[in-house]
Amino acid sequence: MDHKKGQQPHKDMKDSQLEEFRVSDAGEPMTTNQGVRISEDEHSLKAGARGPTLMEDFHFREKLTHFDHERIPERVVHARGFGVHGYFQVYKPMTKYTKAKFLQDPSIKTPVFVRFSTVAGSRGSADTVRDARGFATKFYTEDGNFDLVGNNIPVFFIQDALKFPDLVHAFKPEPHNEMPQASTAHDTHWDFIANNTESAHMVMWTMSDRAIPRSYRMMEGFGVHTFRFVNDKGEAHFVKFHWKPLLGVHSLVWDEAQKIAGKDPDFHRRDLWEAIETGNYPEFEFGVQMIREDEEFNFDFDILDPTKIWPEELIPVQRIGKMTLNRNVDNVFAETEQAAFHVGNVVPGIDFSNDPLLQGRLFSYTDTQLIRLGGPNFHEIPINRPVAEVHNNQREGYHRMTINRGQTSYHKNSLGNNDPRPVSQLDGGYAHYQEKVEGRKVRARSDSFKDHYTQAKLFWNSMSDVEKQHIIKAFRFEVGKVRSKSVQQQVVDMFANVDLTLAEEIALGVGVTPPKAKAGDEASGTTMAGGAETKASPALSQLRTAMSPATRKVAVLAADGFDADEMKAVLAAFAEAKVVPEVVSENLGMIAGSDGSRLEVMHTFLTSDSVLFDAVYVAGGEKSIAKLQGIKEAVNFVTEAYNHFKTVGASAQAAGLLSGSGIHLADPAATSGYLTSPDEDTGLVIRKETEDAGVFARQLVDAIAMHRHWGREMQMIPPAKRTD
Ligand code: HDE
Repeated sequence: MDHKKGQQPHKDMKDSQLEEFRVSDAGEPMTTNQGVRISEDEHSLKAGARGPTLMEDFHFREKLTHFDHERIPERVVHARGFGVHGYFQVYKPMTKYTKAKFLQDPSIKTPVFVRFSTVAGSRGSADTVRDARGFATKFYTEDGNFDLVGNNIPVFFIQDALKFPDLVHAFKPEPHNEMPQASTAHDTHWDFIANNTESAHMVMWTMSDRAIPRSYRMMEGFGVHTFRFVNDKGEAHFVKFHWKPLLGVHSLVWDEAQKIAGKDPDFHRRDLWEAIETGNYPEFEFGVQMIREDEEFNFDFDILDPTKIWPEELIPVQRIGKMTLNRNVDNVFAETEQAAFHVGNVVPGIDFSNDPLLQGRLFSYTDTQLIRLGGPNFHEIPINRPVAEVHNNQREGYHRMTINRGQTSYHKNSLGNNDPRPVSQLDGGYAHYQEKVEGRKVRARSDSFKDHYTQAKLFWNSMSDVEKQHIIKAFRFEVGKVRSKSVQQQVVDMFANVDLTLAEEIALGVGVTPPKAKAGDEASGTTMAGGAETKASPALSQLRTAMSPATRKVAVLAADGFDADEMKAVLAAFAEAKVVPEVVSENLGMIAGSDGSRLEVMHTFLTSDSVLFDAVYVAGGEKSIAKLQGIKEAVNFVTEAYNHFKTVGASAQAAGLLSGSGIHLADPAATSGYLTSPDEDTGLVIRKETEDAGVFARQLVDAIAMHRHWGREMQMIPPAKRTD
């Protein structure tokens, strides 16, 4: 099972290790857990058909007992998550910086298991809530397991792990009524924020579109803390870890996110599952930012402070490898639920820094597994086993699987040849980086951690206008749900230190007094002197991200009589661009095109919804369009896609249907709905009567690649309020 000495791990190694534990019941007789075959599984053993159940019914007792114990405690945070397998390959040897073996040889595929998660909600909560996302990766390396337990936001709310329970108590449902579920839009969360101003920077991220990702496949990952790379000479670099999705960073819009939470609470896990099942493997590049040990104090922020980023423009991210996620789990409980990540699982070549948040996490992750997984042997659960061999003197405890042979289980010994024995660094023994540390025992925080606003401001300054609008609206939503006027006022006053306009906008939205303080005032904490990070970091805006039509889901609205030639051209262009079309119509079954060709309907207007798609294509064909125009849900489907700034493709024949959806094609006389024309709106792709279907199809694909058409958001003011 474990890989043999000298054998290098490869991507299938974890898979073959898991194979030993996989069970298929196909064609097998049913048995008890003792292997006794069962002849009857519907009726408990009774004294007479109407009599009491008998204690001796061992099958009944076993089945019920097992059922009664089928839950383990959910994770106290990150309870809702979804895990997948894959592999990692480094692009070039990183020998100069680290001796970690999985970062040396580009031909080696290191198996990985990744669990994505939300933070605040319970295990059954919805996927699309506003929240940070966990991005935890277990690398099964030749040197043992390395866990990178990160988030999709590069900073954290607090600077010292001692405050973590307070933070979590504040954002979880309030204790007296257990509301709200999976949401920070309530009093205790914002009370915590306003009274713990180190959270300002992370709150800017959670109020931004980053906290409502379109897909787990389209978000960045960050190790957050500063770690160390150590090479074979013992030289160290400070390092921050990044994951960069090849599909770019894309988000939902807030109205859509809330509706999806009801229409499909499993939206993100379904998206990931389907992408992998259809061979659209998510890919993430592994990035590192590095700082030499002697550069530690060269910056206007403390590199140990987890509420600070290292601006990419100051310290570039080098992309050093790629992770491909290519296999779904066989069983969610056995793999995802029992996966035990630990930020302290490092391998030779990777070490810690003194970030006080990281230091605290080193305690918490093992401790939490003891209660969740019921004892100290959770490393033996198949998903947690390293592919490297395990030898030590640890024995016994709940659920011990290994049958260790031999008389001795202590070190040092003479009876057992002193095995297993520690080995030197040359033989791969882990040696901690010899950092010089001295100081008094104090409960204190370094003064260099006291700037709470400069980088929050940097984030705000780096946003495009549309991203700023989203942040303002998110604040108004969240703080608007707070009942305490005092807390609302405190939040407004706090964020005046980030940006006065932002704070004024929040104040207006939630009905409290506009702030007096100016951004930059030292109302709380000191503001550090100028420098690049007080300006803007273009890398922080999502508008600069990679655009691709690949794997975008498009609803094809069609009915009998659709234009078969156009449909053929569009589906061919979609296939070429890896766009995923799904036909939506009134009823399931087959629909017939203008030439008699048949198309399978995948969803009806009842079983599906506009918010579950990235774009809508209304197929040409007068008969098909006329049919759809008479279905209220079909018209609403298009309206909603349009209102969520998605691409809408249709032939000019569909003008009537579009107009019912509030989209008036170049009709300056329109008196209601939103005035727009294909020329003004990059996301409205209209096929004119004479236009070649292939040209139309390619334009449609290009528009889908843009993801959203924000120009429309700026235009979306009802005509009555338009000043132009
Ligand atoms: Fe965690 N965190 N955390 N955390 N965290 C857990 O471990 C904790 C922090 C993160 O998919 C718990 O197994 C403390 C930062 C992820 O299984 C627990 C502190 C970051 C996951 C815990 C932090 C994270 C967890 C709960 C403050 C981003 C899910 C269940 C010092 C870098 C892993 C568990 C998975 C899970 C403690 C802060 C990421 C209780 C004490 C910062 C992705 O151990």
